[in-house]
Amino acid sequence: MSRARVVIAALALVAAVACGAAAASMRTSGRTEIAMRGNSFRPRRAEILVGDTVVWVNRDIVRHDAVKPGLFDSGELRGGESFAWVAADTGLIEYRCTIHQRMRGELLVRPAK
Ligand SMILES: [Cu+2]
Repeated sequence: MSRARVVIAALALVAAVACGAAAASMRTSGRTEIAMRGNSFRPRRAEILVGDTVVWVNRDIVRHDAVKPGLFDSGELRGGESFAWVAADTGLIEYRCTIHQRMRGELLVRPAK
């Protein structure tokens, strides 16, 4: 192999690795914010991808939490506090605020592309 070919092959490899890294960072940057406002989750239903981060932010004065037993439990969040969780699996997740019986939300987790 000539020197020029070796260089081109090396550049192609670097480009391929760089593209893979870029794709990976784009996937990990998925972030969905869910506000706790007016004693409800907004949006009430969110569609996300595996690997995405969901961030609940309490925009109320009263305390809230976001709980799905076995998956996540934010603990009590005061106004302005937030809780982050990363979706590891696909499926429909119905979660709730344990402080307010009617405060419920859904996450539909789809496979990452
Ligand atoms: Cu609540």
